[in-house]
Amino acid sequence: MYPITTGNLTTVESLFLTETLAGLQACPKFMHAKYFYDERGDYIFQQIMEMDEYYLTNAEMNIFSNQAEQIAELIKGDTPFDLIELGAGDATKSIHLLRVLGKHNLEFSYLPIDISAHVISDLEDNLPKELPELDIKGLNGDYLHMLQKGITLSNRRKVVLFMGANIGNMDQAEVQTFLGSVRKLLAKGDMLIIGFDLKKNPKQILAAYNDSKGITSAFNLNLLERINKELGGDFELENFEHYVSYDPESGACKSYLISLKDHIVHIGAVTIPFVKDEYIYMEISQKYSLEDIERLASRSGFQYEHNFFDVNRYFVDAVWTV
Ligand code: AVJ
Repeated sequence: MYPITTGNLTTVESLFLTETLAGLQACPKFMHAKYFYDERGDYIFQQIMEMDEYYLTNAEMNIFSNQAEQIAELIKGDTPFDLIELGAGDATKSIHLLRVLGKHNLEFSYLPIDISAHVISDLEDNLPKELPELDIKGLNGDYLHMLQKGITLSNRRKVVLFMGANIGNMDQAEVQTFLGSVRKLLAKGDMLIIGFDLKKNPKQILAAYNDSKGITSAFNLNLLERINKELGGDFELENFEHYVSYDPESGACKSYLISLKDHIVHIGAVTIPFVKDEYIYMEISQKYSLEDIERLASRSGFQYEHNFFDVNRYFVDAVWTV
């Protein structure tokens, strides 16, 4: 086992401040979904994944618990490889795949990448208990920076895992740029396994992001609390209300915090005025059709290899090759 590779804390902290201020001084105001995941954010997201309405986790779990053998079959090849996972979280889904790959005695290292330092240290502590043979090296930081870093660690073939519909947090332009960058970092023979939430009944999607217990609302409001704690903000959470919209045409599911009155927020010495009914755009959770996904693959220079669906066809893990 290697030590954790941690991004420079000062840089991470100051980026949080710069990007937060830029978002709140923009018109309309917005925040970055990647900052949801402080320790409490990680905890609330765990609760989201456990709630009945949030079908995504069960759907992808269904794919990985029933079809890990078939996924491993596509990965295995004849040469050693690095399995790099973007946004690994607690790896409860990917562990099924790791187990199967281990069982087949394949030579590979597992490089989980996560924006949350706490998630990476938990993985490095806990995964070896379940999979003692696993060669694991966690990377804490942004997807692309850490992917670039992970790729240079060896000249083995790369298999990149990007599960959980994490790609849904990017809008159309960001997705194209991101996949283009991933493609550029990869070489012939490399593979990308990528999870998409599929377009479906709008009511089901709205329920997943506007749950009856208010867990998703707490998840959004936690970012305001994080700004208060880490950046010297004075947000009063009761001045904001969680709102979600889903557009079945574009597949964009967007969440907002709506200001309930005219008021002023401070972040350090900076003043941020809010008017009643103004929104902060918090997050996009983009939904896809199979045609959307195919188009994305070919536009970003990948070849479609296989689609793995859950029993309900709510979700797809697509396998693309270079
Ligand atoms: C972690 C980005 C996949 O968009 O479904 C869940 C985050 N936000 N509920 C998603 C989230 C609100 C989640 N992803």
